[in-house]
Amino acid sequence: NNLAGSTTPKVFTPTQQDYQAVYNEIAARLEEKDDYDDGSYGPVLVRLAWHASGTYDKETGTGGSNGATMRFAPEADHGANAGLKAARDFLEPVKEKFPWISYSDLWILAGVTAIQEMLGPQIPYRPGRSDRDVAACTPDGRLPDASKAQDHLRAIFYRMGFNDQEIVALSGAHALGRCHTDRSGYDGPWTFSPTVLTNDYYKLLLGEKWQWKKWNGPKQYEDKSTKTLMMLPADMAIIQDKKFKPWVEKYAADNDLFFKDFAAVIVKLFELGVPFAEGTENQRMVFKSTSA
Ligand code: ZEM
Repeated sequence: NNLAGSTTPKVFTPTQQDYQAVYNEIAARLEEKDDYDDGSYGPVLVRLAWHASGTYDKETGTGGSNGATMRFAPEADHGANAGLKAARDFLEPVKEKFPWISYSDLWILAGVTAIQEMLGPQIPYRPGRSDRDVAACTPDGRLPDASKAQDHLRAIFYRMGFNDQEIVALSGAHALGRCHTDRSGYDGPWTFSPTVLTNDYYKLLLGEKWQWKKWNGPKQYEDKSTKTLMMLPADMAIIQDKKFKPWVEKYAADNDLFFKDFAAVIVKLFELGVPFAEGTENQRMVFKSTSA
């Protein structure tokens, strides 16, 4: 019913194909920019998506990935977010190419892309986040402190609405990436293949002998045999706790189970606090990976 003189504004409604195009662009940049860190921006993109989401507080409904408030100084400068500018800058040209996507949807889509491109499981995705202003920044202290143990992990992750099994499944993300002395102060990777998602984090936690690293930095563990891998006190807590440890054993023994539970808990993490339209929980998109 196209009446002459009607001034209906053109609204661009992106389809799954449009989001797949953004996925493909991020994947291409990951492939191209292989001179960063261990050869990939993948891990730091996963960390950006996690820190955008992990500020959620279920009591007040504040925080979470809706808003992309880490663009603004108070939140960008929180100690936990040190180094994530590299991830935000990596995505800037993607935002310029696809200006219709919000930063908050883009950061989460980048996390999904990075996990899949690093050979992890498919992560179903729902768009619907909108960018908010500086007033929506969350207070400092909502993300976990690596120097602390199980009581702290439970306080932080229960606040987001996760249970013990989910805390252990989420921790498997530390198969990816590394610690940087100029960011967190800690040093080194958790696994020998930090740009491929595997259940090696759990296998190494259980299989290696861990000792305190002797150095001037913050207290962290090193593996006794090669002294090239690390664990944070918060990582070691999940094998020191009798409710967490059985999940570490299950995931160490069964990579398929880890992938299944990891995908489910990542979907939940990435959607915390997002006001999606009703009915969309059955309409998540699954993207084709480059290698598939
Ligand atoms: Zn991390 N994480 N994290 N994490 N994390 C670091 C790096 C990465 C904790 C933590 O203190 C740290 C989750 C949970 C927890 C990733 C993903 C996820 C670093 C090193 C620290 C200190 C930062 C640096 O120096 O660059 C603690 C205490 C956690 C509580 C359980 C969850 C959940 C994650 C995703 C689902 C990733 C991918 C990295 C690697 C980043 C990189 O740049 O290589």
